[in-house]
Amino acid sequence: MPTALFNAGIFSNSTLNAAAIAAYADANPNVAGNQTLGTNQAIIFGWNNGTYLSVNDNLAPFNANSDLLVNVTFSTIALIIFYSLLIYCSQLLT
Ligand SMILES: [Ca+2]
Repeated sequence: MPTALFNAGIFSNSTLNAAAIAAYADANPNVAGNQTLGTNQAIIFGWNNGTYLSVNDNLAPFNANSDLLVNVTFSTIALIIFYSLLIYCSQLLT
């Protein structure tokens, strides 16, 4: 289970893989500098008008073959419910 969840913002990279790598490199755009996504942490980011959820495995860099990456693009209401559930689940882990 992820130990933390970050919203990395929206990326305009040419590929989803490149966007995921960029999101992993700076998981928290609200803090100056780069906050690399840690192992076993989760991230939400936007790319190409979609919203994606990725969960890092126990190796820090993004690897499309081993890290979870799912398209979670829903309606706004569904996203609010989804985010609320993720926050609730992450609080259960602490
Ligand atoms: Ca990884």
